[in-house]
Amino acid sequence: MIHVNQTGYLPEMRKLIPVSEPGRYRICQADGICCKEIDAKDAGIDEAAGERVYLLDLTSIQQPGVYRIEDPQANSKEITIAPDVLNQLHWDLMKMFYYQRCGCGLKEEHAGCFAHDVCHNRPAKLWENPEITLDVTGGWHDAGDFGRYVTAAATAIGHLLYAYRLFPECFEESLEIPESGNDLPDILNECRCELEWMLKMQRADGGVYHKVTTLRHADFVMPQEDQDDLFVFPVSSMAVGDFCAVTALASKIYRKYDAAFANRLQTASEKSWEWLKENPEFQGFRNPEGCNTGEYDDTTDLDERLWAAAEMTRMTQGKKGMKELKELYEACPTKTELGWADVSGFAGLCVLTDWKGYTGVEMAEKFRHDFVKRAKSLAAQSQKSGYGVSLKPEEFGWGSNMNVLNNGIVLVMAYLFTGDKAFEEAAFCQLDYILGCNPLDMSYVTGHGSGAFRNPHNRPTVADGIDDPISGFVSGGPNGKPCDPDALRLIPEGTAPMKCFADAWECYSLNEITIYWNSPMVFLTAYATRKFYREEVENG
Ligand code: 9MR
Ligand code: ZN
Repeated sequence: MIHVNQTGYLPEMRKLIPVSEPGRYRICQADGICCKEIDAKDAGIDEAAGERVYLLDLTSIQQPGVYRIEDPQANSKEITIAPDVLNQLHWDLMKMFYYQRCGCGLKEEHAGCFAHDVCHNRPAKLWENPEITLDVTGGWHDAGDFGRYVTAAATAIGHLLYAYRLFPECFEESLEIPESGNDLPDILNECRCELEWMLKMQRADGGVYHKVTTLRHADFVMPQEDQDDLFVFPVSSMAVGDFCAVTALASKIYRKYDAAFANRLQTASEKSWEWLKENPEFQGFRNPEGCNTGEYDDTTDLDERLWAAAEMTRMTQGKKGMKELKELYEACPTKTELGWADVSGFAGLCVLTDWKGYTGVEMAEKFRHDFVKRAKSLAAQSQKSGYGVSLKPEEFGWGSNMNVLNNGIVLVMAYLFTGDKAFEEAAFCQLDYILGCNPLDMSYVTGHGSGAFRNPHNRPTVADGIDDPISGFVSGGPNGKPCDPDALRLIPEGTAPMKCFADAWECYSLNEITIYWNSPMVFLTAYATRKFYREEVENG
């Protein structure tokens, strides 16, 4: 077996191809002429995959083109090398958010055959007092379900806005969405939909409701057919912290384009900041009896408060938040996490991209140290793995692909600070893994790669009667502890964690899609394509 990144490789990047057989391999060009012979090197046992892996290093092949890799028995696989090979992927990953839009309906001119009528546009009942109804329409459906959750939203917006902040040149292309052609880059148009919804989730006292969903997950129907009552569930301190952070970040980014919107974001952020100060105790979230939609429960809010303090300090140019930032930095045990449960790494991204230095040199030094230290251990893990993955066997849980991609972001950041190529190479290995370089030959992005998964646990995809899924959805990926009935049936006990996957739509603990599984990949494809887009900008 030859396992490749099925989308393709950038010419100058490291190209490590895992194979399952030792021996001499031939690399042939499109015309069939063999351009290289190479011996596979033993890379040892990959523990998470539970098998021995050999590696072919094709880094020296840099000439753009299509190449065939042939094993000693003449079985073969093709790879593409080109400077723009990831561009369409990057675009599709970003367009995904438009397909998740709620409360507006998708028009054929923007969604093609995936158009659908307006959904979830009725008032929602306040869980604590159903007599009261609220307008909380808009935003994105979280995932394969139709719920909308503040902490999940903030995580996705965090990835996207930091991708934009660092690599703006990669977001100039039109996404063909309703707002395209106005003065805003489309990534900001798209994020604004979510931010406008988030603003509606804030209470007058600055508290922020945790989520709005029906009581039970809908059947596998189109969103407009989900007619159950919507409920707005109680405030959690994670939601308030994340909201405070993300509105502060957004106010900074949108100010250049739309001062009125930036001011609304800033006011909302400061209101939530006050709430956080008045409510220092942790207010978690548990589903009430009878509710089975996403819980996004947590055991601490120190990381959310840390992120809020960092963004508050930057937004107010040091007038608010600095004292708390220093205290919370000491209190929060993690510093580099970028997932919905732990957002400490976004505080790091804030401080590390605070070019004006409002958050202070000392903080920047500390986070830089944390990111580099973490990146060293991720790069070491990635080198140890035959498939280049940075996860330890026990880290393949629900949504493992998010961890893989978030690790890629930490590695990119560490490369940007240190210039140490090993970090960049490891970051690209995470992309290769997601795009098919894994023992299942599975591309975990719909529509990208000959082995792309096709059956996401996504209600519209199952209900729309269209054969192909929408391109550009990232799967949650292998889960060493699968916990839905169909996954338990399909995955034999004892299966190696990296192989605990099935492309079956029923398997929500393996094969769902979410906004915060796409968003870290947008960050990575932005990083990967930045050179191409930068040159394009420079050459007019
Ligand atoms: O992504 C979440 C994963 O990390 C958790 O282990 C899992 C169980 O709590 O929940 C996942 O989030 C789901 C959310 O609760 C509802 N929308 C779909 C999400 C993806 O499966
Ligand atoms: Zn909807």
